[in-house]
Amino acid sequence: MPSRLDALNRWVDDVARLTRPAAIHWCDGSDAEHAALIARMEADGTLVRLNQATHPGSWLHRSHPDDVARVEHLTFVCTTEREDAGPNNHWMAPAEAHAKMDALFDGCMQGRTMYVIPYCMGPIDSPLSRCGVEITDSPYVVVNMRIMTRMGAPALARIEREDRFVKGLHSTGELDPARRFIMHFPEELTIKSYGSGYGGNALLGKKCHALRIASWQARQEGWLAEHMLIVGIQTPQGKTHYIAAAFPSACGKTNLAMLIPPEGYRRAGWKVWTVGDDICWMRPGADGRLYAINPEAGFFGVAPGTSAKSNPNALATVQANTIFTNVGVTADNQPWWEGLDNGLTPALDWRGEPFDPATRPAAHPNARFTVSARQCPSYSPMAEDPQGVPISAIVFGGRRASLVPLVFQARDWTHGVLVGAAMGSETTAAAAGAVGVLRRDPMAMKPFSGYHFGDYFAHWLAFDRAGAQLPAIFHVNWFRKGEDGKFLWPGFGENLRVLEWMIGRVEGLVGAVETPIGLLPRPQDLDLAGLDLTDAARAALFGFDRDGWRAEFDALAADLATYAPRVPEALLQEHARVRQALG
Ligand code: O2Y
Ligand code: MN
Repeated sequence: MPSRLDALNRWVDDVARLTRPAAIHWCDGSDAEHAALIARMEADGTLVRLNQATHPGSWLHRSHPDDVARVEHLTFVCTTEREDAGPNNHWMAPAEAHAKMDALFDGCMQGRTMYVIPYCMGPIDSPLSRCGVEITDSPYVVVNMRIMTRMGAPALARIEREDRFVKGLHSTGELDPARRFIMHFPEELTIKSYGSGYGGNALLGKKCHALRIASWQARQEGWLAEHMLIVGIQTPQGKTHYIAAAFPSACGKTNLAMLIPPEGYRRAGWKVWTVGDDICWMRPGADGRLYAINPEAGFFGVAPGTSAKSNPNALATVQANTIFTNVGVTADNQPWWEGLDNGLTPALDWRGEPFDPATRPAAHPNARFTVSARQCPSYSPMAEDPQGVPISAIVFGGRRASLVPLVFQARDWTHGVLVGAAMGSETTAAAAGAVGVLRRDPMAMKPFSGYHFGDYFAHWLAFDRAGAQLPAIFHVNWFRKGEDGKFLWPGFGENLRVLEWMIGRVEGLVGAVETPIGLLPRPQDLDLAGLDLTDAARAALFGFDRDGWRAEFDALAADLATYAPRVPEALLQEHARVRQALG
């Protein structure tokens, strides 16, 4: 009798014929399976046992030194028509890409076990969730996917019910950077990744499925797959507003998602609830509002800089059952990274060599922790709600040392889409390449949109239709610097002051002044009590530099033109409106 898993079984057989593994293991996600994988990886050195007294259930993985970050120049979107991938993606024709990848995969799993991982992105019973199956020869990927997704038997049962899943094929290969590719085939809901065992290159549920492939699916099905954290802000009146915020990689999404209110706010009754720290899937509900889920079940967060001061919730989350990748270790095998500030010193660096600050930092700047979201003290019970959470505000932001004020609000949805399209940020260590260079990163999706940005902007604009109750849109910049090169805004928990203003705007309770770039708070519209801001800092954080913005909008026109002729007319008109208002 035909089974709804026939397509999956056939694909697994085809992959096994190509890759020729010594064994095939279907992952059920059980504790016994997990224990066996960990034991095997400890035995062959893939995982190093950390201090079980201080960090129970935690392990260290050291990746190949050439394999420490996403590789955007080797990441392709392979659509039939080149134009559909857009200038924002590297493109290869599907037939050529399949041939190239299949040649790499030919016999690559000989002598190794091939793992079949059924997984669900999002709560297992949510209509917003989507399933996938990753085939990999890496047990490290299996144990990470078990943390980051709902993996194993329940996901397989859903796949059997739905008869639809994203196919992801991965092999660590020989870890030769010259033979490393991450190919996406959105029209076939397929991913092929070869030659990297690291993070987003290998955990295919994350960036490959939940952003690149999902953004394509979302456009077809009328929803949004975004590079956004989701945080719930509970006011002293007991109402919780959910905010989705897009920041480019390593701009503090995890910190904002786990924010701890300043003392005064805590006493007044403010609470912060973490729903997600990296990816947000949103779709209109029956009441016209956007409802969001976090498709992930865990955090793959940046370790360096995480401390009791910057993110106490993250630090508490990683005290147990955590896989650390590329951190240093102390003499008694505790994980250690720059900025941890716990009074300990590293003995070995991330490459396992004696720590010498003159040679390299203890932790790689892109060192990571993988940990279940359920361990986070601020984890929201609503994160498991199949219907998702209603979004009150969308926030865009970037790392901008100059020009861009602390916060402003878009006039309406179309203006908000332009604000998102105009996002720019100074680059960080999360991706391979130069650090500190300003690059335009619309909606923080430059590395992750699975299709042409012109079509993506049009898709965003299409949500503004009859009956829609869309979120307010804001832009923030926590990274404005003074003339001395120091940050002007204290950031971290103090960012709640800015979120409070946004909630006040959503509820119609606080003021703002109109400027050509949007609605800006006056310093008196925010609670700045107890902050030591100089007059110059206030002027920069709440000011509007007309000449600077003129230049910014002229540069933006040139950047939008790179997506012609697919940039929607409404977006160009919005740009022209703001540019004209700037004089
Ligand atoms: O995925 C990686 O390999 C590292 S980059 C990353 C990891 C977690 C969340 N976001 C990112 C990112 O680059 O946006
Ligand atoms: Mn990210």
